[in-house]
Amino acid sequence: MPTIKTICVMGMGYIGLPTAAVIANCGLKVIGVDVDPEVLEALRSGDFQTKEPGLREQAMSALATGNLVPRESPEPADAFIIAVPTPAVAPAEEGGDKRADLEHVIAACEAVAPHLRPGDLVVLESTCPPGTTQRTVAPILERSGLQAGEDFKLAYTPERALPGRIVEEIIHNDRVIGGVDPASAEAGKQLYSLFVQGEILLTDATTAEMVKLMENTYRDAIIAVANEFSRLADRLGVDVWEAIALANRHPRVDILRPGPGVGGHCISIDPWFLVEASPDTTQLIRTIRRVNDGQPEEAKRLIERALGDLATRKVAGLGLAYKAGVDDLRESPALEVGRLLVRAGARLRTFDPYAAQAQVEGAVAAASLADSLEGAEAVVLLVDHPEFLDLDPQQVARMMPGRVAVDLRGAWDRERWKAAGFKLHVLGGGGRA
Ligand code: SAJ
Repeated sequence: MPTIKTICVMGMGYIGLPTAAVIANCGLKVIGVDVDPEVLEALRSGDFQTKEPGLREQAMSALATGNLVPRESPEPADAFIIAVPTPAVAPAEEGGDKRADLEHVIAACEAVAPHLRPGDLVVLESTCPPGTTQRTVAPILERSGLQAGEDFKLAYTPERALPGRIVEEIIHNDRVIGGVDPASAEAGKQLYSLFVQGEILLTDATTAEMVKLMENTYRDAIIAVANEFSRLADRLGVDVWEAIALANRHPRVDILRPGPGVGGHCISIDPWFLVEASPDTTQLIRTIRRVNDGQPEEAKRLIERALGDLATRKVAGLGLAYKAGVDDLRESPALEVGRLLVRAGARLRTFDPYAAQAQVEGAVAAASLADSLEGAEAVVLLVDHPEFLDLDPQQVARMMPGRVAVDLRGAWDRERWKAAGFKLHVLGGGGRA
């Protein structure tokens, strides 16, 4: 394969932008394509905010050198990376299975096809049901008159970077690259070797797609086990946090943390792509999803046990992001708990220092911690942001009249909250306030 000099990255989102910036900072010419004019304008003016460590620096440096050029549509290039979202379509009926929405992947392929030249490489990074590269992407690109594998190279590589560590992990994680044929996988390796410092492992495209879905399904499963243990512990009057800490002293056991649910654009969605691929052999995966999706309701019940009838009760909700340390609200269980509280009639004031604009419909988005606690009868820890872990309960007690605290993350020091006069209710705490 000829040397890659120009790369077109389709999608300037969570993965596309950091990938484009890192490659541009290796000295290659990168065309960063997005269909959203606001995204392009933010890149052109340098006026974009992100809490992702290192991303702003990478992007600004790539833009300043002129190596990263934002564009509304693709241009001819030696390689194309497709990193557009693949949302899940909500099921038609309540409790049904979700499916992958490939609309953006299809649109990106249709946009790339007219620019494909013999010898080019196309790599799909978007998370997709197994078989998408072969069955959906290849035929669209072949409308160019070129054959995948023969005239141009086509590969799939899953992004595996953890939000909050995306830039670091894009560079240092091992990479799985699957080609529609071995030469396509090799071409993918040539491209990603430019910036990946982890090991690059080659396979076929469908295996690579499956690997990504298996990783996130596995994590969903082990969180579901923790969540089910916490329900069990509450029923049995056992403190799940103590039980988990003790069980984890076993050399081959590592139980994760229960919580108000599993959010984010990845783990809460990807397992459905496996169910979609084979609905009759994936009963366990479907159940895992239902357990984790049921956690916001569990959280609401705990708050109800702590406060009684929620109608007109004043509640402060701390955190709305899908997990600690990020501003990402996608599929956030904290938002869902907030919705359930509002629906039950609670007067909710939320505060998230990472996502200041975030709002639950029917609730107040407070501008500060003090503002959220004003008049509160109960304070609920929804997200274990570091700022909330360090809270001094004595100080909280001075800012709110109520003395009820609910910890949905098993993160607050019980003795300290008790000493400050609070009755602390902990998810999975077995009712031992
Ligand atoms: N969570 C718990 N308990 C835990 C750990 C997490 O309730 O013990 C919750 C979090 O609060 C959050 C959700 O699970 O709501 C997911 O958070 P996460 O940190 O487990 O994962 P993500 O979604 O931020 O990133 C995952 C990662 N995948 C795996 O760890 C297998 C990341 O490497 C992937 O790149 C990313 O999905 C992705 O893009 O697919």
